[in-house]
Amino acid sequence: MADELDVLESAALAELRELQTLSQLEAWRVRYLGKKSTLTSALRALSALPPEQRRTAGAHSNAVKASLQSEYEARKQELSLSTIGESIGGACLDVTLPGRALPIGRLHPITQVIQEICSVFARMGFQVIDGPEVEWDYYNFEALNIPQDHPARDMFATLWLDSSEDRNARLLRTHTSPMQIRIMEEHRPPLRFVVPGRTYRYEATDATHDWMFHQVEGLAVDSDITLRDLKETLFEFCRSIFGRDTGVRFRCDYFPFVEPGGEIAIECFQCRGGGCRLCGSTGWLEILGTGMVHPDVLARCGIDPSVYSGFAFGMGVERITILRYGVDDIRHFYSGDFRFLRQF
Ligand code: FA5
Repeated sequence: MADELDVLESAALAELRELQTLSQLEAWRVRYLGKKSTLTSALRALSALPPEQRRTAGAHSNAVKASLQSEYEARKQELSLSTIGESIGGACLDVTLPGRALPIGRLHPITQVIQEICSVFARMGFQVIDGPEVEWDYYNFEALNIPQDHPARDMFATLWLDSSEDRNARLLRTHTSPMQIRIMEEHRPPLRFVVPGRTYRYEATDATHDWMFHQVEGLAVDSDITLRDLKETLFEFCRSIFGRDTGVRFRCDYFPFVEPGGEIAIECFQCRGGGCRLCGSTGWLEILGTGMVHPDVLARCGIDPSVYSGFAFGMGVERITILRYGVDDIRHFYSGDFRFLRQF
């Protein structure tokens, strides 16, 4: 019997080495290790042997079975790996290669600059809040000293959601200034707020104008606020964002909801004052409108203008980003072009 088992073992192992597929291997396992295999029958027949022969024959049968079993496992491993290799196009699989890194997302440049602007004002004691993009005529115009038929409505080409004749019409806010009213209706002085958000205008686009852009509104109201506070706050802001060496121009401007009104422009990074397409040959790019809150606006919100005064400003975030990073056209920001966006 011992000889038979040795013959069986060497025949089985020789056959095993020739196998090429997992299904051939399975047939081999059934033949040599399955319930009806010669080896299993030999093990069953052990009980018929006299006890002295049974011990040696049993040990031998078990050793043959263990050897076939372990060779079977090893061959199965080899054939499984080569099957994976074939299924990935015959290329060899190098399991030691490092995994591919997933691309990491980042914030849009405008979001980054909004965060930077807000943190400059937060350091100066301003709170950050937001407000609705769909606004009532009252907040966008009326309460800001711009009644129906006021020529200043032409300064803000409006996207109306209802008929513009309707006094309760809704619109897409043309600026963040309506939030001045909402803040003063809800809070009592002292007030220091900045409000970032989207604004919309029915305008043709060019290198510095888009139909949707972001503004950050600012409002400070207290018992002794002067034009000097306004200028110092905004010059400090410009120094924080553009550095000390960039030219800043402050001059008068008109907005019905402030008195006096002003604007700030920054030296054009592209021509350094020489004149180019971006700055319309002026050498300057306007970034914000500002002024001392008009006494009528304060009074309309229930704040006594003989006791309190305040300043407000509204800055264009895309313009600031253009100047900060030397972008030559505002329309890049929303083109969805990753070659542009990956630079920030
Ligand atoms: C206003 O929107 C006033 N609400 C600002 C203000 C607030 C004045 C508080 C006084 C007190 P203006 O229309 O100038 O003002 O816009 C302010 C800034 O928004 C501009 O300086 C510019 O930086 C930006 N801006 C205006 N129109 C566009 C546009 N079409 N595309 C991109 N940025 C724009």
